[in-house]
Amino acid sequence: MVVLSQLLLDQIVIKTCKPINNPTTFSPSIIPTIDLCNPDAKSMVVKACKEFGFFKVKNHGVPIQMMADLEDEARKFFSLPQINKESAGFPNPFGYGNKNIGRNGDIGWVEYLLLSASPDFIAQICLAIFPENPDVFRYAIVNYIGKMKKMAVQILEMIAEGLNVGREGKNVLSKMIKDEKSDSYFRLNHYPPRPDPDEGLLGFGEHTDPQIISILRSNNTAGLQISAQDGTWLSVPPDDHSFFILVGDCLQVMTNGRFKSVKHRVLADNKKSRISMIFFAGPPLCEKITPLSCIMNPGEESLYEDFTWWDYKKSAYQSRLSDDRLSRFVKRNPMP
Ligand code: GA4
Repeated sequence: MVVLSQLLLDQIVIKTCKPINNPTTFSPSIIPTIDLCNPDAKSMVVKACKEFGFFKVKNHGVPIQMMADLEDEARKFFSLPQINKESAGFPNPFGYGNKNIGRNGDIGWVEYLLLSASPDFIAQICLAIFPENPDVFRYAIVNYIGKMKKMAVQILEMIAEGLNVGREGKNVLSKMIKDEKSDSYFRLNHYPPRPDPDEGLLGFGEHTDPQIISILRSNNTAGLQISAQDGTWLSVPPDDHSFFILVGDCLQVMTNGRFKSVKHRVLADNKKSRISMIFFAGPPLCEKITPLSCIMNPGEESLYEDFTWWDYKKSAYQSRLSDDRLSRFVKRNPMP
């Protein structure tokens, strides 16, 4: 008979319990929650971006009904027969995907519709999915994206002001989203209840978002977790009336590392289905992703090599979800 020492047993228990089954739950009061109408919102946003790369916004002015309508339309889409969902095309990068995420073997307990945020593109795809009646889905998506774009602009202007860029600098970040060539994405995710809780398959594996910021809204089903700076996974209680803002890799570079893009993941529930909708606010493809000169201290060097959003995307599509996509752009030998 093999007798395991207590030390070995503890190690096994720790290994199997960590991290999927035993995340620390965020007490709702710990989540940085920002009322967008609060006069101190700018400094609160900057503080949250530095400490967590993540925060929740309330008093955002987006009608709750508009959020609920899109959720209903998303549910209708995901309840279509498989063949109709597939008429959106397989993700390349846009289209309908099921379990497979990206091109390099990542899988999750999720199906999704990934779209470019351009209204023309959305019109085409809605027509392919609902040839008889494309407009209900199209309006729900296009109107919602319109609000997300406005919110992204508002938050990026708050960030710029909170970083003390001066009056003229207020739109240094937001102009990349207002630009008609802004490469922004929109994603609807459906996480059906996970059949076997022990299968261990994550809904969506850990990753950082590549863009500037992401705005996420979900139905009232738990699952989102963020990684705190000490590496602990924190469960984020759902709130279908609020939005969650995530700092992306581009904003990490643009702030020369003052903000860190937040690692996050989603666990699928084993009873309730989860629907989330995410707007990824991205710059134009030709945009140089460099630290904002107006926030650099005298003598401060960029931590990153020069690259464009297109350079980043080319390499991102060769990466796995959990890879550190910025590492290949970090300067190896900064000036002494
Ligand atoms: C993560 C954030 C967004 O969902 C996304 C994802 C994209 C995809 O699903 O096609 C990527 C992933 C995301 C980063 C690395 C690559 C590309 C899957 C993947 C393995 C739409 C995005 O922009 O980057």
